[in-house]
Formats: sequence, C-alpha cells, structure tokens
Amino acid sequence: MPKIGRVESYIHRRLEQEKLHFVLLDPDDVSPETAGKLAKMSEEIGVDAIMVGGSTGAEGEVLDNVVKAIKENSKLPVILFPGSHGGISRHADAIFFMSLLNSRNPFFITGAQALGAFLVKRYGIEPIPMAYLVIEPGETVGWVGDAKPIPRHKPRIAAAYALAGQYLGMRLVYLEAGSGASKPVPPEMIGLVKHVIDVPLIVGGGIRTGEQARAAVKAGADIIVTGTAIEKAGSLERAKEKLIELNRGIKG
Ligand code: 1GP
Repeated sequence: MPKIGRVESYIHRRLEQEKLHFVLLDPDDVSPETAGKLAKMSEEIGVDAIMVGGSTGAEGEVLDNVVKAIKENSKLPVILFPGSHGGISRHADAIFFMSLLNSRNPFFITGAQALGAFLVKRYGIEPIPMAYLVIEPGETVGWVGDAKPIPRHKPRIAAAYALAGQYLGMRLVYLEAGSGASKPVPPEMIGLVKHVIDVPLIVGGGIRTGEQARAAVKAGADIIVTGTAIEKAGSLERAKEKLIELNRGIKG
C-alpha cells in the first residue's frame, strides 16, 4: 500500500484543530514577485497551504518561477492544482492528483493523469488522490475540462459522484464552482456531500467574502479555497484585508 505523505498528513493533523484555508495562485494571473509576496502574507495571516495552477497558461517556466518564488518566501506547503499533465513543477511539495469525474472527455478523467504519472514519480512530488467535481456555472475549468457541470439544485448528483470518488480510493473531494464564479457552491449541496462522504471536503469557486466562507464551512466544508478575491484585490494592502476577512470567516 502506498504511504500517506507529508503534506497529506499535515492536512489531516491541521484538520483535527480547525477548518483550513488554502489560497490558490494562478501563474497565468500573478507574477512570481507578487506570488511570493502573497504567499508570505498568507502565511503570516494563518492560511494553511498555497495551491498553484490554472486551466490556461500555468505550465513550464511560468509555473516553475511562481512555485520557486512561493517556496523562497514562505514555509507553507505548495500543492499543485494542475489543469492537465502540463501543470507539474518539480519545485512543488505535492500535487492534487485529481480526476475530473464529471467530464465528458476521458482525457480529464484518466488521460492527463497517465501522461503525468511518471513525471510525478521522477520528481518525487507527493500525489494526493482527489475527486474533482465541477458544479454550475463551472467557468473556464468547466469549459476547458469538457465537464457536464452538476446543476446547482441537484445536490444528490454531486453526492453520488463524491461517494463514487471515495469508493474509487480518492482521499479528498473537491466541489468546484469555477474560478471567478458569480455564486459559490450552494450550502445545501455542501451539506449533503459532507453527509455521505468520510474523506475531507474542499470547496472553492466564487468565495469572495468572509460571510460566504463562513456559510460554506457551516454547511460542512473542511477546506476553503480562495483565489480571485485575493489575486484581483487591486493592491497588496487590499489583498491583506481580504485574506484576513476570509480567514476569519473560515476559522471563526
Ligand atoms: C478555482 O476553486 C478555485 O479553481 C478558487 O476560485 O478564484 O473564485 O476563488 P476563485
């Protein structure tokens, strides 16, 4: 049996204390310099990990430079959040080895995973198996990932996919409304999914306020991912205020 790695153990350990906040930085949107500053700030404020990735342009040198800048500026674990096998960087600590279970295209369910597997092994990046479910509206990842987005008013469909993911051996479930979504995943859906699964539940997409983050946690989310609210805050000062607001919403 494969051993549970360092980052996954850290996630479980931290979850025994409180709900977690992961900040997503997309190398297509932030420079290495800004990414380093945001990571440092995130660590000071009490964020638990930095995720790096995106659906478009988060590959190669662009990705490597952002990961390196984050590693140089903070001690937080850096977890890759790849759009495909192109989203692998040797400088990261771990990778969400994710399958977009409700894609129509097998490339996003098992194809990109097969193309990336040897590189993950060669670089010694810790893989964390994760069921990734795209919920309406789904935004760019829904379109690029050829998803059949789960309707917002159909929590049972999300719960069925989430449980199937767990039964397939995935150790995290991620409900994704899409980066920049106008509305986050509905609390009723978060609640039902949490009720049926035993693995930690991650929720992201469209969470912009402390209030929304609090509602997602109250509904059952274990880990909240925020990206756009921080990346597009307008200034580092505003990003800091946003981080504090979101972190308070999550950790109470
Ligand atoms: C996107 O769930 C993440 O993959 C975060 O979404 O950018 O809307 O915070 P936002």
